[in-house]
Amino acid sequence: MIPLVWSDRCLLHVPGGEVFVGMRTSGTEVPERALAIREALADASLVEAREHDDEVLLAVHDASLVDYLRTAWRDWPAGELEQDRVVPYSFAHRGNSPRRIPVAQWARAGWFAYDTMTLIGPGTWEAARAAVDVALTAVDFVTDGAPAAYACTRPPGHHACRDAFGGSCYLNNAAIAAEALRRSLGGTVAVIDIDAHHGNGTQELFWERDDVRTVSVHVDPAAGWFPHFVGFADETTDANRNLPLAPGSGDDEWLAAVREAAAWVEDVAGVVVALGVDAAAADPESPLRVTHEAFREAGRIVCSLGLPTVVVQEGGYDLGTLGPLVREFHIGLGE
Ligand code: SP5
Ligand code: ZN
Repeated sequence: MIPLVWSDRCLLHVPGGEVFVGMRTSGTEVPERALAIREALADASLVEAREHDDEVLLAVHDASLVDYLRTAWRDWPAGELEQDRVVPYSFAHRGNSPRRIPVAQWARAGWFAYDTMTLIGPGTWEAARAAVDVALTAVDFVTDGAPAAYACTRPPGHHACRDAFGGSCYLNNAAIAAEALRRSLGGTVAVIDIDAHHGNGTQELFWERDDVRTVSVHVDPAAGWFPHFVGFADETTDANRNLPLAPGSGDDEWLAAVREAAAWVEDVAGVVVALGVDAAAADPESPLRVTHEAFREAGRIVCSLGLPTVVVQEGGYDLGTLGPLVREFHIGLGE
């Protein structure tokens, strides 16, 4: 089992719900997720995340987003509002005349957030920043010579863009890991994203770059799935591929796409796997029907690349099966 990098601070973000189509529903991206994964990987060596400075974080994200996330809860006028979390109500839309960051705290959220599902509370910043340390510590292991390391990150990251957050993500842990890995190894690195949802943040962050290749296997947004606006098959560049799957797709379709993703990056210097396990059949957040066996096979496929590998945790929401699914991937990766 590869080393598992961990921080207790990742547990401090308690979403306290999600606002979905105007209704506050119970949160899905809960701290118990990380505990379930840790329990399933009890035989892995647990490594405490080391603190890293903001250098790579600020190479990936705009300082305005980082500053906002750091201060949003502190500045939330909790006494004047009944919401016990930061939640946007008005969004800056595309337009051709000037617009600016609003003054009212309850409006500022709509400059940086792109959905109403991704609330900010008392521990959100600390947990999101800790997840970056977890990811960067896993990169350190690999650049120090370990063949692979696993960053047990939460909140997840692959939906976070340069200056916007959403999709239960605040800071893009996998993208930050990729940038750090590229700086250490030199040459081109790749992000293989097998979370059930398109890695829109990662795609956008590296869209105009050829030194980080990005490929995502996910449920097709053209069939109505998050992130809705991005993730279609024709978003193709020399350094980006999307492999969308129809709702209901099972192991055969999913593994064929994972193989295609791996083959497309086989000549890079190192790889980051954005490991969501929400493509599993039991997961409530996606209509893909992938089995435990296929997650093990996905691990084997990545292993067969023979590249320095950093695995970064993304989604996966069925608390009963999520830990064992992550474990299956790691078993395959170690074979
Ligand atoms: C990292 C990751 O897997 N993010 C997933 C974001 C997808 N969220 C879309 C939510 C769509 C509606 N779900 C209903 C849940 C009601 N509580
Ligand atoms: Zn997902």
